[in-house]
Amino acid sequence: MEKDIQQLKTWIDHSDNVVFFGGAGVSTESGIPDFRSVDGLYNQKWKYPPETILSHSFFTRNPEEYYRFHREKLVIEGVRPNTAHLRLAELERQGKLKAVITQNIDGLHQLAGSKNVLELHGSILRAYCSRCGKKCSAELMNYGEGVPRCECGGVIRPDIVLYEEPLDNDVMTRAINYIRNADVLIIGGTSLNVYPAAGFINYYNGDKMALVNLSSTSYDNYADLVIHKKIGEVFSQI
Ligand code: CNA
Repeated sequence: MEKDIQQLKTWIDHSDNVVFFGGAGVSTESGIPDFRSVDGLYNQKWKYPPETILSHSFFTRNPEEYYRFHREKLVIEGVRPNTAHLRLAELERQGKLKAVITQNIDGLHQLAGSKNVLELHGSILRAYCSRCGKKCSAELMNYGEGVPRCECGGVIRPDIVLYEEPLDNDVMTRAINYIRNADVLIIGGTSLNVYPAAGFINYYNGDKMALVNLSSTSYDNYADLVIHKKIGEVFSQI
């Protein structure tokens, strides 16, 4: 085993207070494209950039186009958790991992068996009416055609945080508390470009911050351990 992975393994072996903070790169090995890799959504041809389509104002103005993108790019049938998701769930069962804090909206951590998952940006597996607020079928939203509507006539929307929208206060506070009190903080599969989420890692007080990401990030100099490898491959060795 390589030295850097061995170091991370030792930290985890000796801790019962590991917290994981992750992003889209955790799910690329499951077949879901991220935003910023070369084959990520930002580099695919689309009429508008993903940040625009995934914004509150765009959703309100142009729900047809939003849903075309949503069903083609965000909903990927048959995806399964990969080694990183599965290993994190196992660490939680062993009492070592306290929380998974994710920017992902794909529900794969829960599918892998993780219980304490803090979804900073919500989930496409939940939907509600943007007019009356009632919970609605995510099935219809994800696999139906056209703009899904509630019985009240309102447009059904995913329970995700769109650009221009605030994060849920309770989820945010809990995430910050887990990070603040963590012994080992593993940050994985995130470019750390999306705020306020990325800024939460600044609350970490310890000296065992591991950054596992394919490409370099602006936090590489700040972390105690940096591993530029695929996260599934790294987790298969710990
Ligand atoms: P991002 O900005 O696309 O960054 C992803 C990072 O992961 C990049 O730096 C990659 O180098 C890295 N990466 C890709 N594959 C791997 C791998 N196998 N192992 C290790 N690193 C890898 O995505 P962020 O999460 O930082 O940005 C936050 C956005 C992306 C959130 O709002 C998400 O909702 C949104 N998003 C989520 C999903 C999902 O739910 N699966 C997919 C695409 C985008």
